[in-house]
Amino acid sequence: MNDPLLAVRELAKSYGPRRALDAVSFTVRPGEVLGLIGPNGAGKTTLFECLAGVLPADAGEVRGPGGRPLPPAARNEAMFYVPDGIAPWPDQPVCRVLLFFRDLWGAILQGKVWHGEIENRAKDGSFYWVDTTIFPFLNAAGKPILTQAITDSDQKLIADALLNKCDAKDGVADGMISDPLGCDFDPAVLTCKEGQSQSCLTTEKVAAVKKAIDGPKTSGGIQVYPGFLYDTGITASGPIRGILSPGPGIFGPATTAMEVDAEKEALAGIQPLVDSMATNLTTFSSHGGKLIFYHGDSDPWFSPLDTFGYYKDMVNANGGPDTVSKWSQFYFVPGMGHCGGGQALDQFDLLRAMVNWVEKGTVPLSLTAKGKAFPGRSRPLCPFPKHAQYKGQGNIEDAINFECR
Ligand SMILES: [Ca+2]
Repeated sequence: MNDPLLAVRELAKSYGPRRALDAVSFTVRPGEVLGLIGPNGAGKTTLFECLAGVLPADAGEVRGPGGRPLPPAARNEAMFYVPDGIAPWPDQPVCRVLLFFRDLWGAILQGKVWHGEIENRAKDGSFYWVDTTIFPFLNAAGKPILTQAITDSDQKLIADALLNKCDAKDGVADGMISDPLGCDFDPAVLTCKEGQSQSCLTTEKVAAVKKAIDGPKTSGGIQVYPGFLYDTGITASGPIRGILSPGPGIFGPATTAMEVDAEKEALAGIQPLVDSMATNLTTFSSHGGKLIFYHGDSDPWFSPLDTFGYYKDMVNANGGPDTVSKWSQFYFVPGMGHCGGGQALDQFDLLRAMVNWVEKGTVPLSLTAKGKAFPGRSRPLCPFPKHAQYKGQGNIEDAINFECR
């Protein structure tokens, strides 16, 4: 076993005209101790931060055990970087500090209990050791309880902030976000300020919300599946729960056991057999075929951005929006979950629109949508890139006072 644990090649980093790292290369083998020595400003911290993926390097390559390439996003699996400025124990050996963080994070990531001693600083400045147990919420089987990750009050906080940010953009605060792509909500606005513990989210929870909405990625940072939309159904309860509402659904409890990298590989293996992503529809369209897509903005199973991503690719491959709009449309359905339901107007007649289009050549300009979530309400359902916008006057429950804009 003489393969390097770490191999760095030609790492470079500049701050403006100032070059901090100039093609730095080195290897570290098992059992080897490597010291980096230099005066302040020599680039030691920059080197470590580029290595750890904290700071983007301009050029160069980092490889881990077995010569495996380590892109920045994957480096925290292979390396642990603790800057001396935040060392919690000034009188402890480096090794002890590193092992503490490794074990603590390892335990938390796996939903395990961590037990050990933590050094505290007393008011008089002296240090003393405290026997400490840190544990995530666990069930009887020792598994993390996902329903307690984002609590009911957290969910309400997020839902309220989301509506506050995006509901009125369509002209009326009516509990529906009509233009999902125009909603620029960022849960970071809910981050607890110093000393605040109520009506806010910890940085960890903000990160978890973003991670869930951003969709799954491999350890190397490659997007495996599109993210989701910030829409009113993200905290929905019921048999099909919203993306931020963990708990038992109709397929049983949620799982954290997904090996995304492995799944991605497995999917690539069967792709030629099940590929449904072909975008060349010229034969279909030239024969007069019409194709209408619709997807619930709050579908937590298949992301609306997945269907929409296909639609965009298909449009690009078939002559662009003007050409394709003559035979294909895409509808975002605000608030709707998987195929129906949610705080949505999920009743609309796409079949009639299709028949009129095919048989009479009438291009659908908008559909009328109703739904039991909002009794007495109607809205136009608009083909992308338009959405329903309130005209500014008239009964807000009546579709006639809205337009596709
Ligand atoms: Ca609205």
